[in-house]
Amino acid sequence: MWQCGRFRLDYSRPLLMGVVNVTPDSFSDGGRFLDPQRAVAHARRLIEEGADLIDIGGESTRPGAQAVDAAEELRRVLPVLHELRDALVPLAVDTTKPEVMEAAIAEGASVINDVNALKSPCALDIVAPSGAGVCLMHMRGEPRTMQVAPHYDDVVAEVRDFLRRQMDAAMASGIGRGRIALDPGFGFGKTVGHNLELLRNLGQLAELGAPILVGLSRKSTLGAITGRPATERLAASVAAALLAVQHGARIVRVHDVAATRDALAILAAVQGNRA
Ligand code: HH2
Repeated sequence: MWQCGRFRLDYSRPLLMGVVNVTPDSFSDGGRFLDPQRAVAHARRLIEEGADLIDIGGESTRPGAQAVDAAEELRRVLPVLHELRDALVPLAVDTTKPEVMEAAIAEGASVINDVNALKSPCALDIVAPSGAGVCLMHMRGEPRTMQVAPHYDDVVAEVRDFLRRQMDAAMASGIGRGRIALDPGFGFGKTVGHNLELLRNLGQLAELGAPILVGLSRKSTLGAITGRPATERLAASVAAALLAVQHGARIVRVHDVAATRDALAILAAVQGNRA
């Protein structure tokens, strides 16, 4: 079970995290859900389609994105959280800022999804007593510059060691192991080759003893392979989610919940499990 506030998510079957970006500039859905009512309607639709949790983001982390301050991020995210407070699935907030984490948890967020793995000063202290679930993600560098010639000697070992260290730091601060999910951070300071190497070796990350969360949906690696723009990467995204699960991911972060759910139902049937 992944413990996320008042929720317990059973990841013995793969879980779907539906993405709602309340931003003007996210790489695939920027501007579509900046209006809080639209964001809320989209989240409700993803829940109907079978999302097991919703990830709400108020700052784009795409390569080259401009940073926004905490006040602006809160202005985007809090009204959406407020409207969805009675949702039957946990709400995650995708943020690196301790001020945003604190306010989001007070407004009912059950998961903190931090692409910076709770490395900001005070982030651990704020999240630890809350009971919220956390997703600790690996990123090399920072979004503005991370895709400038990323280099690793052994990408799988380096990502694994980083995730182990951050998991240990989280546990030392009082975040129980059952609250932690880990994410290799596809596209965050990685080339296409690095991403593929990580995807093939997710099993090595799963050995760390926490569920692995994977976000490949619509990402540029899929564009590099298929030659398609972000708006035309549905088939590639579904294939990537399926492969991630086959390689050991337990939570897939996706924009297209309905299609991914169907694909996972076929996988479950082939494996002899119920969807
Ligand atoms: N990817 C994005 C944002 N947040 N969080 C986790 N844990 N893992 C990911 O792979 C991940 C993430 C980037 O995708 P998206 O939200 O669609 O775009 P943007 O950052 O431009 O808003």
